[in-house]
Amino acid sequence: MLKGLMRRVGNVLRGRTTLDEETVEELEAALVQADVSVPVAMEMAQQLRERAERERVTDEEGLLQLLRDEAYQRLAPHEGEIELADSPPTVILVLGVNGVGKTTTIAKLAHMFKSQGRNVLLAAGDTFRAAAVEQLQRWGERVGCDVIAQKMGADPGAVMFDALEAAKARGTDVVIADTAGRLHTKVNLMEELRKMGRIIERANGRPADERLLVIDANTGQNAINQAREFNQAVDVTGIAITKLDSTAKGGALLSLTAEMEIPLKLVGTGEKLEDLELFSAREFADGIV
Ligand SMILES: Nc1nc2c(ncn2[C@@H]2O[C@H](COP(=O)(O)OP(=O)(O)OP(=O)(O)O)[C@@H](O)[C@H]2O)c(=O)[nH]1
Ligand SMILES: [Mg+2]
Repeated sequence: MLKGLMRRVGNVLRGRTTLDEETVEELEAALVQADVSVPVAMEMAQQLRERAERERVTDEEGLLQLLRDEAYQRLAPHEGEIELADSPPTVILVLGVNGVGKTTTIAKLAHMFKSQGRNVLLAAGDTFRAAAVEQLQRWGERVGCDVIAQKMGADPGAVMFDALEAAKARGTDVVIADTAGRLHTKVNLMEELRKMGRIIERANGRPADERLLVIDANTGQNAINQAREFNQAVDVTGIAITKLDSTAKGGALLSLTAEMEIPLKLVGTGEKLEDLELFSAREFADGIV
């Protein structure tokens, strides 16, 4: 999956049999180019060097295997999954800056739950962007689940309230809420998300069970800033990484996990309903080489 990282690091290690100072520096640079932050890249390169010496690994394939393992060790503690609440409806609030793939991920998740035999309701909480409501409604039709929506410009809190009322009346298993990726200002957006959170808490007797942050794998270092900001607003419980089918470098995940405790839960690998996987540290790390 980390195609860019694979290529870059592969190029550095190709034909090497020892990790001399120069190779370590090149390896650091390759990791940084694949969106790993400088401190984490330095740490990884250093650890790789120490392990190679200790374990007397001298061939290219062995070095690559060590790197895979290094990435795995870093990601494995962060592996998580979406869990359903004991008392339905499970409420999943989906967040992220504009264009990262929130609405598509919602449709994929709804499709996944439907195929497990659960009934799903979508809430059109992005009332800001033109046509956002219609986009979610089209997905709802394709997936085969109802969408609770109001007009563009409506209060997303009111949409959430409606959706939870409907969910309780119908015995819905899972409510998945779309949110805006952009408002007039970022402060507005964060305030609106907090407000949606409060309304969910009041209407469902507990905070949204999942506050899922969607991050585009192409985002690079900025992914960490996004995670920090959304986490401050709503206490993110999980991350979905989208567009890993593209040329995305994905290295930012390695720095993100170095800094934050948020579990990695889902991986988006395309534009179709089926293109959603549970996050696997092993697969992700193996994809490096
Ligand atoms: N290749 C690829 N494209 C994706 C993936 N997920 C989403 N997309 C595409 O990314 C674009 C934006 O997706 P949306 O789901 O509309 O993103 P959003 O975050 O809801 O965007 P806003 O509503 O504008 O904030 C669309 O063209 C999607 O088809 C993925 O995993 N892989
Ligand atoms: Mg959207």
